[in-house]
Amino acid sequence: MHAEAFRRGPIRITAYDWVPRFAEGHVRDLRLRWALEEAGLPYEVDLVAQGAQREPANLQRQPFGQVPAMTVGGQTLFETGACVWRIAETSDALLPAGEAERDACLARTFAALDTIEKPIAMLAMLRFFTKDKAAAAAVEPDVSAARRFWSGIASRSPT
Ligand SMILES: N[C@@H](CCC(=O)N[C@@H](CS)C(=O)NCC(=O)O)C(=O)O
Repeated sequence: MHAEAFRRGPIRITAYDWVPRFAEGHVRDLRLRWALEEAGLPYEVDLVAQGAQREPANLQRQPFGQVPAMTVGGQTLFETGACVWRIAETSDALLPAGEAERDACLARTFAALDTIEKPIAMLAMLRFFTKDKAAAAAVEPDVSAARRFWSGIASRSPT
């Protein structure tokens, strides 16, 4: 998915037509919208009906039956990290040209999606989805401990 393809367009992303109130503003299509806005790239949104994400039309774009996916020209990409990285490659504002600076961006991209997102996703699971509330409350402090350590991450990060 070359940067030139983004300039030619069209760019389309998927999002849900509805989510529960607690999820409003937190659905991962936000990552693509934000990056596309920062890169100054116009895009259209294809809404997936809530509950229809595992149907063939969406599985063709996103094999886990989720949103978002991104189609540029005729080519479709899934996973927000991959999509945002490709968007970033079109923009000096999002991804600097220097190799060391790009490596720093790459490390932080993986950190966001792995080290940071995993415990946050686990907390969301415990707070919103786990049916056994007592069990959830018992393990939440351990998950939160990792989150507290991150508060000093900026001062410890190599540049
Ligand atoms: N690792 C995927 C996660 C995608 C994801 O979890 N999407 C959620 C919305 S934020 C979803 O569609 N969940 C509904 C489901 O799994 O049925 C990515 O970053 O693109």
